[in-house]
Amino acid sequence: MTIARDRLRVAVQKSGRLAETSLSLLRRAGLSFRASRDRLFLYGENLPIDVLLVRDDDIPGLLMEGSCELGIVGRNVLAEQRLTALPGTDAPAERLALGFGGCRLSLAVTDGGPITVPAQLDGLRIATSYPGLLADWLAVNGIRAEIVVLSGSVEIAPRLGKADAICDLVSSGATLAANQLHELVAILHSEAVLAASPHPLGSAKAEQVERLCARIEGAQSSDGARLLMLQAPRAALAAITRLLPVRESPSVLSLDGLPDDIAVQALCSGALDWQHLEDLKRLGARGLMVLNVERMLA
Ligand code: PRT
Ligand code: ZN
Repeated sequence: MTIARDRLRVAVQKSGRLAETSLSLLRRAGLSFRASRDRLFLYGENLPIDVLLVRDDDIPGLLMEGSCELGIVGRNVLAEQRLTALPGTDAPAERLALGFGGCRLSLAVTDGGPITVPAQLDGLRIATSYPGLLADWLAVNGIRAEIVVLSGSVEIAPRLGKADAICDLVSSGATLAANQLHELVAILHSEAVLAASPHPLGSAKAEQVERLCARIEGAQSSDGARLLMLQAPRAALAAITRLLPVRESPSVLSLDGLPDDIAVQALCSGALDWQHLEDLKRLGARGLMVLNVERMLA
């Protein structure tokens, strides 16, 4: 892929667990799009950033060949690709963790069966769609097991007699429970990540990447962020700060003509409910105001 492209291209899952949240994150980062007729391409209307809608498994390859500069994909897919890529090929790198699509790649065994610790898997068969990650974990833990590679329905392998254990993604655990399996150990904690192509970028595209990353981080930090404003006696500051779910040190300002009082602005995450405000008031705070944070840029 050597055709020069001025515009940045981001690969996103077309449909599936990550599809909707990935696009909504890009929209919250200020991008707006127009869909192509076949709905496989979203043309960026306000920035030179386009989106390619693909299967999640294709994203690492698109980054490696340079057809896309960025991609939103599960860490599990990215890490597996890195471990199974041909030696000498540069793998895409994880640039930002995105905080959604959380799951874990876990070893699981049959309920009530003889296996209670991973070491007992030595010499047994483990079914998985993640042979690279599993082989790596087994090697690190000194366990010699046979890996049975399956592309889907891994959870029924023990019942079909194809394997003695499985290594599969788990989120709620309901699928394991429905198949009379339980987790032994999680070998990878995963979530959606922003992955970057290993190919060097020209300065204009590199700048677009930095800009998009800063905006995504800003969109993530403003999620659930509240700005709390209040006035209080200076002596109450330490007690007030202890009560706040603050993200960073609050700004403290002096008040004209009131040397013993201060104004406080604090960026908070999590709930700031009536109880919180009443507790602060009891410490001497007044003029309390909680504002939603629309946008943040570090
Ligand atoms: O069509 P395409 O190839 O793009 O999609 P896909 O079917 O391969 O992927 P998809 O949409 O199922 O998952 C995309 C990504 O979501 C995965 O690569 C993970 O990073 C992430 N993710 C988060 C999960 C889960 N949670 C998850 N629970 N991916 C799969 N599962 C499956 C798991 O394999 C098992 O079958 O859900 C089942 C278990 O779920 P629980 O809730 O019963 O434990
Ligand atoms: Zn897939």
